[in-house]
Amino acid sequence: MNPEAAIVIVGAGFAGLCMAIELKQAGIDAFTIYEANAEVGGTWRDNVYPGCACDIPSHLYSFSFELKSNWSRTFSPRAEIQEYLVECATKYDLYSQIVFNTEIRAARFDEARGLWTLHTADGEAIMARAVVLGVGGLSRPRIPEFEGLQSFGGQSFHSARWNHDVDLRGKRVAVVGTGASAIQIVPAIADEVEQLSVFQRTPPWVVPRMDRAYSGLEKRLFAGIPGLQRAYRSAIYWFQESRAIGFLGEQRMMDLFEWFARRYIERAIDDLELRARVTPDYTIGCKRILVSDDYYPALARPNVELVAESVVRFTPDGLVASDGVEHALDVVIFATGFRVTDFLAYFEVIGRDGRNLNAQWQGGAEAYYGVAVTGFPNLFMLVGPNTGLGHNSIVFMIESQARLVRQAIEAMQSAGASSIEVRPGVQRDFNEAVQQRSQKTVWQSGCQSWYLEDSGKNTTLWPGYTFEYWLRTRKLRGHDFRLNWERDEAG
Ligand code: N01
Repeated sequence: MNPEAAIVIVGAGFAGLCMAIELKQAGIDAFTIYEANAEVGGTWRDNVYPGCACDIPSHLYSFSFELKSNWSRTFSPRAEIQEYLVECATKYDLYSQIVFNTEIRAARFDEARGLWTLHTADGEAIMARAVVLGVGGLSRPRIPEFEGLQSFGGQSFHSARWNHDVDLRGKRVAVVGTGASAIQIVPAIADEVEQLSVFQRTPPWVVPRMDRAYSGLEKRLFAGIPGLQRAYRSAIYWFQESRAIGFLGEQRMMDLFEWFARRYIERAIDDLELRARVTPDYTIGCKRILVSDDYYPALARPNVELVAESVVRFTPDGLVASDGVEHALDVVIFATGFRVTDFLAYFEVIGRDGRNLNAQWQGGAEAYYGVAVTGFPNLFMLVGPNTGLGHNSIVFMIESQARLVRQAIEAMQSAGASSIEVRPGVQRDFNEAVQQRSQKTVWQSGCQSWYLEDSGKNTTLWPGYTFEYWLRTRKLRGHDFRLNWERDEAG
């Protein structure tokens, strides 16, 4: 038991680290981060697949308070982002406050004492006044339950659990899925494998990434000219943000995006049949728009085949696609995404009156600006429901959320209260507005995506501009919350 831990942060990825720095900068030092793995970094530590890089420009995909002038490329490779996070944790002296290799599995609120008890996978109990979950939406790989998968005699693994012991050279390899991960993996492994079959259920819209290395001069200018880097970052932010005009309902802008993406297909692919196979039949932006300079060229290679069929079942020698053709394979890579919409399904959270967060979220997750849920005092989330983005940097949202959570904790502390909790009516009104606004967005224009519940409800994305989110969360609205004065008899 760790009686010192007044605040427990779960997870040491971008979100958990940001929360810790926010608290520290405000003079709140009584926190401990629990991290299931042996290093910080979250998704950037886990996704070690070949070609992994960020699809948001690095000068924006970083903390606003910790700019880095020497990013190597416009879209940084994974290792550089991971290094950046390690540097941040070191600079802000967080390592001494992180307990590694400790997975938190459950959290239970003790009303009488106004305290949370967290349970680790090893059966340890940890007391906390407040809990901040920074567990990320993209941390739990999803491999569909394909018939016969157990019988497959080759090797298989998920993109986020890359098996470096498997040598792909000279092998017949399948990549299942054509999402953001797959389109980075395919070009990265195409020249080393003998045969690569890419199984596409739904084609993604892809636009050029226009990635390039920064020159030495640019890096020196960023480092040397005051304000230049910040101005550059702002320009990237507003460029990204301007796209939201289309995503939020301006059809003419989406038509322009689509025209641009169709032109790119024509320029990148000569084979008319392949062009037809990669061209989506749904509105651009409904699923995440992917950025790549090398995916289409990789598909045109002689040893790469784009199979525009679903996977029906596996056999000992390979898999059978929906057209009945059997593909003989040595290795299968599942780039089939993550369990996103079931949020904390793997994590038991019991709040006031014994209410179970997962049960409460059966009809779709809901929170207040993604950070707090009524009935769960002093429990906060980062990148919670309806705070994901389809168009801009999630780090921007994380910073806004960490600021809001810090203010909620401060409000509780300065009032001498034992907990703070969002009012039920406020949460309900907020979610009604979110769902109403979602109706007009491109994400609800009729495709199937991980952004939506099976019912079609948007529980993942913020259906607005990110500057609106920033403005509305910049200052805690005290009347949206209720303070409680349960007493901690144990001290
Ligand atoms: O996963 P996805 P991802 N049979 O869910 C297919 C972030 N990210 O790992 O479209 C056959 O997007 C599925 O097909 P369909 C980013 O936020 C960021 O690629 O459902 N196929 C789809 O093609 C991203 O959005 C970066 O028909 C099946 C694919 O698998 C998120 O991570 C890089 C199937 C899954 O695509 C997830 O991306 C990488 C089945 N049964 C990822 N089930 C950056 O650069 C699913 N599929 C920052």
